[in-house]
Amino acid sequence: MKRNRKGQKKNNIIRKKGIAAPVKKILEVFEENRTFLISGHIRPDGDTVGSALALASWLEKMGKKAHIVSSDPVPEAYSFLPGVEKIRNTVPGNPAYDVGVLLECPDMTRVGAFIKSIKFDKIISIDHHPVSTGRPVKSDFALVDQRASSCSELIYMIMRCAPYFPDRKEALCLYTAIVTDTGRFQQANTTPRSMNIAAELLGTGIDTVEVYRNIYGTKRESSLKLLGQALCTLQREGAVSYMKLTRGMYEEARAQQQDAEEIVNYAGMAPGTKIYALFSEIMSSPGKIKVSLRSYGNINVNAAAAVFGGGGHFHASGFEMTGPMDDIIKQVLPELKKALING
Ligand SMILES: [Mn+2]
Repeated sequence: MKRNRKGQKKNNIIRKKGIAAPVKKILEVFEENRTFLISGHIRPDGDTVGSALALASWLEKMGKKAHIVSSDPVPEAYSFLPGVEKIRNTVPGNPAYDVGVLLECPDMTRVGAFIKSIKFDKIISIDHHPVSTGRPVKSDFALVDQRASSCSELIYMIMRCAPYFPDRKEALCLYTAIVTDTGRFQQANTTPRSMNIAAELLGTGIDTVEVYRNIYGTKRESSLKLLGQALCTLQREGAVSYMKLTRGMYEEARAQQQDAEEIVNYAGMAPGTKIYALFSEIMSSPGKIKVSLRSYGNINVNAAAAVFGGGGHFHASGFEMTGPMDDIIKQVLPELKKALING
């Protein structure tokens, strides 16, 4: 064990030799500072929430002060995670922290606006997204690895190099983050490393059924009824499958817009589907239709969305349009068929 200048024993948290330089540097910053503010991206997901909770709890075990801020509310599905009630949506006054830890925020547009009112001595960025080409987040220390399935995987790699192994509660947060970011270990970012880390986390005694029930196995009654309404509208046009949700269906199911999340994915289950879509009235904007587009393989629905002023990702994009739903469907289908030919 190292000794500091006064000759006292130094509680050195860096356990292993030969660890990657960015991990070592981050552990040194953790060790040498006392107050931390952790924040993930706006509209938080399972990875951002789980990673922040695990890191905050872990730092507190080391005797540090760690706060978590999320400017947007944490989705209800993650309310079972230990410590979630401590996540604040703002920090009052003009506080100062020794260290700001930004989780998976490659670009300033992903960081909550509250950050501007807070002073930091230094900023650490931990991320698994490609470096931003817009306004990249500036940090003093960074651990960025695009091969990581999730930010959680990187947090775990940092923790594993210190003597404080994540406890069962922290492991539950990290495991949930990996499960959600890999789509239950089914997406292309699932690697031997992410599986190995999940296995080590399971070794702490996590209840995997609890994770499943909270995130995937529970749906609000209004959401289930809305799904039923949508499924009855399924239509096929070659390799394009689509469904509709009208205002009347929302009212019948006593549903809100958020109950429609994930519904589009059911259209993708029809055999032979290459592009799938959901056309949904927007409850808060009468006359407006939200169009969600999804695709498999080489088919780019982002280009199709761009034709209508929308955008998103290669395999998942969308846009909003004013007009009767059936007119919009008539305009959109030819563009989807073009996308199939180009794919
Ligand atoms: Mn992530």
